[in-house]
Amino acid sequence: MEMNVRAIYLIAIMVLLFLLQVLIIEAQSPVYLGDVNCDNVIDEKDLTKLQNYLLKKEKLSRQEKLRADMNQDGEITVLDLLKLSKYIHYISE
Ligand SMILES: [Ca+2]
Ligand SMILES: [Ca+2]
Repeated sequence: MEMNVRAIYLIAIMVLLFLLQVLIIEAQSPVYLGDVNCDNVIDEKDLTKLQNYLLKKEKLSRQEKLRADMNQDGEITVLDLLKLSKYIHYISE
């Protein structure tokens, strides 16, 4: 009986540590603003994806939403689309 309780504690601690590790890794991974589709390039494809999201044609994951929020105000709006569009046209000139 005693052994079982210990084993459960041990497993619970291991699960907690694992979850903590996942959270830490996620917090540490840099967020590339503007790279909505996560392909490490900021281009028209990201713009299209963001546009589709705003038009409700496409859904974005949590990570994609973080990347799409260009002005970092916690919401994804047409302002973010404008900012991304300006950025893409600036770097392509
Ligand atoms: Ca991209
Ligand atoms: Ca925003």
